[in-house]
Amino acid sequence: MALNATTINELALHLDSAERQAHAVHKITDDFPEMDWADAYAIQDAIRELQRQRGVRIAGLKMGLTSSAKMRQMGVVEPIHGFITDYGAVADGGEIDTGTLIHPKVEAEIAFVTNRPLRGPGCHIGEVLAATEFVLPAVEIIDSRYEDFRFDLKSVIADNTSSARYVLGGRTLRPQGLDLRNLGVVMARNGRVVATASAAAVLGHPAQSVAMLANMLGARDRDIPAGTLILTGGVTEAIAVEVGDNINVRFQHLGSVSMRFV
Ligand code: 0L1
Ligand code: MG
Repeated sequence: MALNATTINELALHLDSAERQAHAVHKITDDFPEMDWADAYAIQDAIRELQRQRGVRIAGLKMGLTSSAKMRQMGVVEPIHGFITDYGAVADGGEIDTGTLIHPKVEAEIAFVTNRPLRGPGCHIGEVLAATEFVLPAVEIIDSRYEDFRFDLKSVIADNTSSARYVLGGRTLRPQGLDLRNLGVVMARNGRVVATASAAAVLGHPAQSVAMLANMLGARDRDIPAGTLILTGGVTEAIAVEVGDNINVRFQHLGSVSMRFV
């Protein structure tokens, strides 16, 4: 690691406060170019700890940058991971207060809930599917704390992968018998289609994203506990939203998820 514990805690406070005040900041590697990957995840962990200390419940995990288009765009070969919180949950059909966010974008995702622990290295798609209690449709609202979404990968890992809000649909299905890879998704903003995709956009199969998460955590001597909710990454590109926008996403076999930005 290149940063000391004091700097890591100061950067965690800085990003946590940017989130709470819905105030954009410049990317932290501008001031700390020597920051390495371990520092980036250590800052994310320190934010998690800060939040836990003030009573926030960690509601699950998320993978980001899982589509090859987004990875190419960022010049990376591996996705990134973060966590989601209790205060990030918005009911399906609910309202999202844009006043609490900086510049939100929405992305359609497949969520998994596990029923036994998963641990890498060597976790594979078969193990993930066998350990999946159900899948459900989701929309993640990302909101980078960095000005104009201008960041590099280390800065965005530290910023908990732009995690902000998420909406889960109510229809759950067991993965057995479901062709998750070819599941179609249509996103509409104010009634007009703005993105379409197949779930294969996520690493060829969204269960692959969960396997990769288990392997990435395994490298840090952690696992995915049983009963974990996991957002597997955007199948569609992220779409910017504004006050007054209605978002509706239809997932083949899994129903719809909707929300309004107020
Ligand atoms: O969930 C995501 O894929 C977001 C990853 C962070 C990059 C971004 O803010 O677009
Ligand atoms: Mg996402």
